[in-house]
Amino acid sequence: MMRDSSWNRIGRMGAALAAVLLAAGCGKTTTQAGGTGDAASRVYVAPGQYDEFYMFASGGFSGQVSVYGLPSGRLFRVIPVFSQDAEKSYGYSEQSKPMLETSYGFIPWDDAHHPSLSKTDAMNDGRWLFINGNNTPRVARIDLAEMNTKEIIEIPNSAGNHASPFVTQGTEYVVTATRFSVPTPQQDVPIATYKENFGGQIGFVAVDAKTGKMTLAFQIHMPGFDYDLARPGKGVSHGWAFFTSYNTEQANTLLERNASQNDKDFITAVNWKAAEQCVAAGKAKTWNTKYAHNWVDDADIAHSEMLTSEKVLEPADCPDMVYFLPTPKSPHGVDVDPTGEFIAAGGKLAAVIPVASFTKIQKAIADKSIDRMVDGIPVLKYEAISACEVPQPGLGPLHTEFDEKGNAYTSMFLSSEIVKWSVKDCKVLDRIPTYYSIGHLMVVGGDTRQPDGKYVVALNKITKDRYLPTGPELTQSAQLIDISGDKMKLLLDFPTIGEPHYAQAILASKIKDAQIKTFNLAENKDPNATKAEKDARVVRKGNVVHIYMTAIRSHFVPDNIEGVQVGDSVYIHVTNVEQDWDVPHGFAVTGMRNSELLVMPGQTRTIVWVPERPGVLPFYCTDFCSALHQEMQGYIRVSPKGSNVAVSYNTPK
Ligand code: RUQ
Ligand code: CUA
Repeated sequence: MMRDSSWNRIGRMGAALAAVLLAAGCGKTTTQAGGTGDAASRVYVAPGQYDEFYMFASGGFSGQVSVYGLPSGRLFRVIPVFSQDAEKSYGYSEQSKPMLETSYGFIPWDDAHHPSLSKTDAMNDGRWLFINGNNTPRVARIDLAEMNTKEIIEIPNSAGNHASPFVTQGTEYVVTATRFSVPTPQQDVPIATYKENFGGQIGFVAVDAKTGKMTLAFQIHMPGFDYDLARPGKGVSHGWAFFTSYNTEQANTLLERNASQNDKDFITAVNWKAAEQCVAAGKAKTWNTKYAHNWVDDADIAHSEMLTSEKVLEPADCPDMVYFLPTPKSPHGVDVDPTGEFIAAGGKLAAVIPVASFTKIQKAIADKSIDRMVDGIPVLKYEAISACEVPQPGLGPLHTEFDEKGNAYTSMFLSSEIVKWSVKDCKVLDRIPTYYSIGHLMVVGGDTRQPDGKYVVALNKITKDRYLPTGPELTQSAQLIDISGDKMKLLLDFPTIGEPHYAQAILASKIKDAQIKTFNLAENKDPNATKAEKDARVVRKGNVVHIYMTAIRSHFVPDNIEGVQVGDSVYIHVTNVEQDWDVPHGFAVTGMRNSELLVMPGQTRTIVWVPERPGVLPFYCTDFCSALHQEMQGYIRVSPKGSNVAVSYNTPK
């Protein structure tokens, strides 16, 4: 692949950048051309200026979500979701540990791929962000006013929850599907019995319209293919959802060859309104299976419960529910245009981008334009459902997003580019190289009824020569591209953390004024809260010691504690009694084999420490909170087991 060097290319673009960003309404922008010509990566929205959009990117193998501003590309926050985060005590504090419980037990890590913003009438409404746990199948819900994870539900009968969690147009459901087919139900069978024993799963998790609370409404037991990505319909196709299905060969070894045999695989089209009716008519079977449901209550404390049954539909019992749409070849992404009429698939090995028409799908069903049946599911005729094919788009099409003007943008992994094409006639309009090997891409609001447009962000898998090298592992790279004109223009490169698969962005004005600034101390319902310094105390119960502690600029109460013994379980309950925005306090004590605590204003967090040697150990605030932050310290005396040193502590006179 011969291209001009990325450095030169960006250098040439530098001069045009400030103007472009200004025209895009970003306020004052600054460019500082560096000697290397790396001007682009220094364009930012000036201090005091807000970005126009929030972008939420998945962390991929970090298991978290990161929050960026657009167009600046600045990283604002990492939201812990599926992985323990010692910096924020997520998964370490007593209040948050239940969030990581599963039917397999406590799991400290997952791989998170697809953020999906909640929607009202097919527009982003700024309430929640959903994201999938891919490895141990789960869906999480993040509250966007607090930017914290509030709920996680495990998805049973799934293995690689990849086609997930895409939100329907009114957030009725988040859809899920298994990437790997597995024995359904799980059992000990020879792998060679794949075709007899292995099945797929497509699931619908219902979302309560008021609270966001998730329940597994039903699953559909599918043939043993790989279900890779999904999009619910909207507008005309509301009530349907589409899932790419590769490995229709049902290979169980060397898939790179064995799952690349069929010229066409499928998009699985599910009429979920029909499925709802089948469930209501009692056609679902009850499967007994264990899956965890974890949530944060209104005292800010996480709980975990184990659920034991679910409803499962067989396609044969619900004949109008599932159809297969042939699609070339080994499809990855499937995406629905703003009207809901057009469905584009990214066939990794396909020479075209196939676009199906929802109207034609309905007609094909009515006319019985059926090519054949697979496992009792009708395969519609390709010619009957095809709207058009984008000819010679490039190599390795993966994902497509849409703007508000009838254009589509498809990422091309192999030829490292974004191709812009017109939805109405499948004509290629423009292309722009990406550096390098783009996976997903995101148009702002690109999966809504009316995209915001303006930018597409390329989420690139490989970085190579874009940044200063950092040993064998390089940061992943995102690129901000202006799509406001006829020609796409590269504006900015910025590094990302983890490996973002997908991202979604929302107008900042939709959520920024709703951000929670402090937790109300008077309303703190944590049973271990200490709301006033005079109530701070240390209580021993057998070999458990509870330290009820307050933190405020710039001291802890108590700050001298004696009577703790080696081998005690010491519960340190720290309440931050501040009521000012942006004043967290931290807590750490020497040798504590746990994380730090980071406590927001008005909040209580608890950490457990088992002291292992006698001595006097200092503790301190880990978050630089005031001029006297370095004075925010104390001591805990640890005596040998069985010592007669009494519990004592100091509170202010
Ligand atoms: S994937 S590069 Cu996890 Cu969404 Cu497509
Ligand atoms: Cu409190 Cu530093």
